[in-house]
Amino acid sequence: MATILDAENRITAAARDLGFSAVGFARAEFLADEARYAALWIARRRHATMKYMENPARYDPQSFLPGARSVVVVLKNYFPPVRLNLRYKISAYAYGRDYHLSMREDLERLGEAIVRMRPEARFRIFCDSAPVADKAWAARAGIGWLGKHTNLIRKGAGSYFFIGGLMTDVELKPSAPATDHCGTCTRCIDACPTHALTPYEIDAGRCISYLTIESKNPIADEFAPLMEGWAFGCDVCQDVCPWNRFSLPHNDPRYLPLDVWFDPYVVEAAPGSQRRFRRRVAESPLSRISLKKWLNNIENAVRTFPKN
Ligand code: B12
Ligand code: SF4
Ligand code: SF4
Repeated sequence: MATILDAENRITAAARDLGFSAVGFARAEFLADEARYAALWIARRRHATMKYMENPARYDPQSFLPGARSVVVVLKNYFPPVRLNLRYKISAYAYGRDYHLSMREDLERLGEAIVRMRPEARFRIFCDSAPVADKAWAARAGIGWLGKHTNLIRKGAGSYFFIGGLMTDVELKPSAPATDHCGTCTRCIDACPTHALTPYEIDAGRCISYLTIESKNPIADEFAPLMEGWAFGCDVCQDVCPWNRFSLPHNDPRYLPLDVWFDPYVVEAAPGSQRRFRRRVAESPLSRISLKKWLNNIENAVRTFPKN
């Protein structure tokens, strides 16, 4: 398929209209370096129980969209205007509507905008929803760099962004790569409560985000005293990062705290039925865990909440 004249600018404009704050383009080629680093990470079992990380297709655009030529990557700001004030801490990404749902809607619209420009174009969207390495594509598309805490940072804007994108068979000009601006800083590594970080690498099984969300088990005795009040995810390595001084609050009502965070049944964690819990947390990222897990998380978080 031939290059569309000025397609990159038109796609960028469409993405900005949809509320995305950064847009970049990458060639849909096999992510050879990233696949190699990931294989080493997996060989050391740093992915803990997340078996889906072992899928090599995550680095191959052709297995996601046969005929893919380009990857369009976008960032969505979720930096909260105000932090929730509860008896435990909730990571900012989880305040509002589950981003998997909201991002899907916006990315579908972005794909439709491309099809309006080029009716025969094919596309397939991704946002933590498919065997795709979201961060690697964002870095390839020059939107930012992968910091020592392993999240994508955008110079002058920080890291409180969701990453999403789409692959398409439209040929698009790749964006210039971004450079690393971590320098000699090690704040994230020093601040991590569970010592999950070494430069540019995470030991996922130690990360509070994994322990409170991804892991199905109760928090192990080794980590329970180290939770520093976190009940769902963790923002420590991002909060201490100097680049997040540039974060600006989002203005998307979908990412404002849902009623669930003011619902005494959920917030006070009254033991009840799983069905009732499910109904109340629907559309919140909290729906990703069971009531049993939530009760265990809260217990540990309240016990370790920093005094003053
Ligand atoms: C698995 C996963 C997790 C795991 C593991 C985290 C991780 N760093 O991989 C856990 C459960 C711990 C987790 C936690 C969080 N997550 Co998460 N997670 C993912 C997921 C599904 C896959 C990430 C992945 O591919 N990891 C695999 C490893 C191999 O990749 P890697 O960290 O990039 O590390 C490799 C490279 O750095 C490479 N490398 C090292 N040096 C070099 C040098 C060169 C030259 C090259 C090429 C490569 C290279 O080797 C490393 C392996 O050691 C993505 C969504 C997706 N589908 O992509 C979201 C995602 C990464 N998560 C996200 C978020 C928001 C979070 C949390 C902030 C949530 C929270 N507040 O609790 C935390 C942050 C914790 C942290 N410090 O990373 C966002 C990140 C947005 C951003 N700005 O970067 C993503 C992208 C979801 C999304 N679409 O928005 N997450
Ligand atoms: S999210 Fe928290 S526990 Fe995980 S690496 Fe960052 S500081 Fe450490
Ligand atoms: S805290 Fe420092 S080392 Fe860590 S990601 Fe931010 S700039 Fe890089």
